[in-house]
Amino acid sequence: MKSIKNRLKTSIISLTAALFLGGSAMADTWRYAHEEYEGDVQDVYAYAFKDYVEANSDHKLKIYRFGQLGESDDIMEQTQGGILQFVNQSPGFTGSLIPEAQIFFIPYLMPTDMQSVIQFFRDSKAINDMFPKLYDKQGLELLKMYPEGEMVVTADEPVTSPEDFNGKKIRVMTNPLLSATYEAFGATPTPLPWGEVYGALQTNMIQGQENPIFWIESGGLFEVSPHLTFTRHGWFTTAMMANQDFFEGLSEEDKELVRKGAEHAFEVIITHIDGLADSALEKIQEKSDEVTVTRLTDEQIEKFKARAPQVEEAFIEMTGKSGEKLLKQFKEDLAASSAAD
Ligand code: 6CS
Repeated sequence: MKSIKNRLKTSIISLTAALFLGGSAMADTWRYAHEEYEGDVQDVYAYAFKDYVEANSDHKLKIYRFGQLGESDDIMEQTQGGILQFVNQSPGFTGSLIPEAQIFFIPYLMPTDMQSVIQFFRDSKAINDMFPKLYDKQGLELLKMYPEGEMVVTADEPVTSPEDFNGKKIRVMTNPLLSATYEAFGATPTPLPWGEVYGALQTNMIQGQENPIFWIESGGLFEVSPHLTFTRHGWFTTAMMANQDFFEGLSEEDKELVRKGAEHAFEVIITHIDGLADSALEKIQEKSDEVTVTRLTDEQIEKFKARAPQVEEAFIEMTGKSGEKLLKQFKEDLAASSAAD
C-alpha cells in the first residue's frame, strides 16, 4: 500500500504535469456571448457548439444571450479584452471594426436561393481563407461565418419602388456601407443598435428596418412594422470567433476540438434554417391580421438593383485594395457555387 506521503507526491506530480501541459489536461469553463434570444439561430449555433465541446472534453461552456452582457459592440469589446473567450457578432456590427466585413451589404451580390448560399459558405475562399486573416488583425480567431436568413424589409406601408422609400427613416445596423445601401435605395438610413429598434418603430422615430423573417417574428417587429417586402437584396450573415490569445494558448487537441465544434454547429444551423423563414412567416400571419406580404416582381427588383453599383463603389472607397481583392474573390466564389448547384 502506498504511504500517504507517496500518494501526496504522486498527486503533486500529476497536478504539475497538468498545469504544464496546459488546456487539454485542465477542465475550464469558457464564456460565449451572442446577439440573439433563446431558440434563435445564433442561440441554436451556440448550444450546438457547447454540446459538441462538452461531449468531447471536460470543458464547460457558459452561454450569454442578448442583453445579458450588453449590446453587440459590448460583447465584442469584452471578447477583445479577454473577458469572454467566444463571441458571435454579425458583420452588420463588425463593419465598423473590420471595414471589409461590410461586403455582405452590397445589395444583390449574394444569390437568393438557399442552396447556392450554403454552397458558397462551405467552399468560398473569401470566407474561409481571406476573412480569417482580416479578423486576425483585430486579435480575433474567426471560426465560422454562416447565413441566418434572407433579408426582408418591414415598413409602415408596402415598399415596391425606391420612390416609396423617400422620406422614410429606415433603421440599419451600425456600419456605414449599409447606410450607403439604403441611401441608394432612396431612404434615410438610421443606424441603431438592436436594443433600440422596437421602441423606435413603435414611436415612429423610424418607419422601417430590415431583418430575416425568423427575427421579425421572434423580436415581435411585425407588431410595430407590419408591412413586409421581399426585396431579395441580401442575406443576414453572422460570424463566430474566439479571442485569439486564448485560442493560441490552447493545446493542439483543444484547438481541434474548438474547430470541430464550430464545424458541427454549422451543420446543425444549415438544417435549422431550412424552412425556418416559411414557418416564421406562418406564425406571424397567425398572430396578426394587419401584416401584409409583398414579393417584388423581377421588374420592380431591377429598379433597386440598378442602384447597387454605387454601393459597390462606396465599398471599394471604404476598403481600398484589400476590399477590392476580397470582392474579386467573393464574386469568383459566388460564380463557382452557383455553377456547382
Ligand atoms: O438587427 C439586428 O440588430 C439583429 N438581427 C439579427 C437577425 N440578429 C442579431 C442582430 O442584432
